[in-house]
Amino acid sequence: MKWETRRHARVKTTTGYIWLLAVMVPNTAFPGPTFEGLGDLPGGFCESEAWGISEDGITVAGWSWSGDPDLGDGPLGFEAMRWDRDTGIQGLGGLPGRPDSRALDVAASGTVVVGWARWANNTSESRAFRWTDVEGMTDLGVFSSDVGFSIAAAVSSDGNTVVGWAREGTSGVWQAFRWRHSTGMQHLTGMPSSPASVASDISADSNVIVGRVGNEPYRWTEDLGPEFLGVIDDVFAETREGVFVSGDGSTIVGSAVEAGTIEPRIGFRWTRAEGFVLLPLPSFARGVHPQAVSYDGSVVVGYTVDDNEYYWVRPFIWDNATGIRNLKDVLIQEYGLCEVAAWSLGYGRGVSADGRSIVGAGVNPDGNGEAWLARLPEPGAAILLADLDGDDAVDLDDFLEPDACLCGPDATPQSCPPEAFADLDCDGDQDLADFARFQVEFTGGM
Ligand SMILES: [Ca+2]
Ligand SMILES: [Ca+2]
Ligand SMILES: [Ca+2]
Repeated sequence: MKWETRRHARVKTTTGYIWLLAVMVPNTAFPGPTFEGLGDLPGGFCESEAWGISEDGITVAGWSWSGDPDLGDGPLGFEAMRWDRDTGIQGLGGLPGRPDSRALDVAASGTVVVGWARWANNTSESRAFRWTDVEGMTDLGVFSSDVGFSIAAAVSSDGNTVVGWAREGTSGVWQAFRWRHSTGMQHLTGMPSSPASVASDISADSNVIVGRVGNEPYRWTEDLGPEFLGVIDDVFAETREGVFVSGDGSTIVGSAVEAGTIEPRIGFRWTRAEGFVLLPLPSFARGVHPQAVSYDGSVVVGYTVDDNEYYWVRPFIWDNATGIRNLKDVLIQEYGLCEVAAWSLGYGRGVSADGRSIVGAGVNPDGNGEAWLARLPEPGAAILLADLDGDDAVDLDDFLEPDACLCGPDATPQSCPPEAFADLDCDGDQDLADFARFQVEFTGGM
């Protein structure tokens, strides 16, 4: 028998069913599927957001409210956070004089986090920070002077190279930067001084940096300098947002719009072999915003903006076989994670190297904004929602008390024991739709 974690597993005995709280083992760190909210820092509003996840899927970075906002003089009370399973959500503090902070990315070891910090009433003086578990939070400065604005957007796998953008002095043009221990903050060699540029992501080995110059994506390497990737599409020609790179440096993703517009917004994916390929707009969306890509470029995550309701956003997951799918539908319909049904998942923001751990920020069942983490099973893993007794077969042992529990659409079963309630599509009832899933998965026998 192949063991794995099953949240709903139980075994049948002569006297009833015993729930198995944790049936474990094997070789994968995160068997999945699982979904969890990541909590909130004490103090201030009850709200958190996740923006980045380490390549190994262990550590999450983002921010949470930890202080009451001072709407007169500031600060506003938000604080960069780091999360892992062992420590839970942990505040990272702020910079001296800039207590409001937000984290955007985390290195592979989980011990280096980057983002920005500011003082509420001096927003032009936001500063890129690099936090380590040894040194705490350090101000990365602004090129050569101590006046200006900077944001750290991404960090290499080893934590030693940081990229972002900065504006020197009190005016001027945004410029992409690379920061390293040995050099401090530097311009990317070969980049034009105008128009404005940003560096929004970096490959795992730090050799490939991506971003945009004006509205054009670029790919920068130490040897070649910037490679400007040109017009994205005849119609959707420009990008206005960050672009993101796979860990291996091969694949770049972002969003494209027609010149001079902001919508509709189409996702794109670039590789050396194929150039730009647009990600088709799903029927329910008018905007696709890719935000992260797995190590080999095979999985893209981000969020869509709905066609009908303004600013109604949903996380998506893309792969070449299935195209863009609503992540909430995947979690419920394919993996049976019924607890997701009461969430509004909102924004997908980050993905692990293997494409299976995804983070974002939405609204939890209590109505509070909360960071979340979804873990998907290995590709091809058999997910049998109707296998209620966890024996890797869907047979008549899983067809429980149909008289009491099969009660028709929208009716909640009242007289059947909870463990016999097989709501396989997570809509609160046990009806013929659930029975249809049972039939599909039926393997026969007893
Ligand atoms: Ca709080
Ligand atoms: Ca079974
Ligand atoms: Ca149902």
